[in-house]
Amino acid sequence: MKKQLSRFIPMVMVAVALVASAASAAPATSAQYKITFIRLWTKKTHPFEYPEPGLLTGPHLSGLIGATTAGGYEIYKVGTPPTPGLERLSEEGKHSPLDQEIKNAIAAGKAGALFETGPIRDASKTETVNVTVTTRFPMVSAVAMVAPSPDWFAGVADVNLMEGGKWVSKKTVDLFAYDSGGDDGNTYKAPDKDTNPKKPTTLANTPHFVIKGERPPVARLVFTKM
Ligand SMILES: [Ca+2]
Ligand SMILES: [Ca+2]
Repeated sequence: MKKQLSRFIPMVMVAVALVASAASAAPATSAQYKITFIRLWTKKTHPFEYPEPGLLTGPHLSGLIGATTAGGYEIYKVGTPPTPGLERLSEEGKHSPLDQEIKNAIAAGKAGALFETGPIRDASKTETVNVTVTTRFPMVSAVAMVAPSPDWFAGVADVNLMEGGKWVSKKTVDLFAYDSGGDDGNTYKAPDKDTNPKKPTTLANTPHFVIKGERPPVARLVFTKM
């Protein structure tokens, strides 16, 4: 009897310790956020060679496309050439085949979820999408084409919605312009000039985006916890 009891007590203590740590340390394993996609790129903020208005050819941001991540999968990476999906997104604004690259990352356990919005043609309008982040994939990466352009896009990588062990209630991040490295054109409406081999992605350094030494953001994302 005494022998059985001595074995029983440590097991109870382990169980109590596990319950206590789960109750005190663990946040909800998932959280839903509304993402509001805001266009900041206008003739006023970026006057250099700003494109003329036009029904489909006029200045706009393509639909946003993104993924929830854990810091191990990158839609784009400065210093690394673009994937075929990022190249097409940055040159044509198309979500395919980037959407399939993200789905492949999800299937490989490197990303959590895919999300997309429509384009922003009227800069006074916003686009929204809901996304679920998890303790395994608490970050968000997203891109949208700056259009028209040779291969320029707005991007942000690995926005962490968990801070200090808690889901943030609201977070705002600015997106800057990048050059994907897929085309050599250097004006908004430059004819197609495919880069081969592809160049590494960089921050966009032309006068379109560097204005008096400043780099005004081209878009903004607001994350609001539901
Ligand atoms: Ca380029
Ligand atoms: Ca290209």
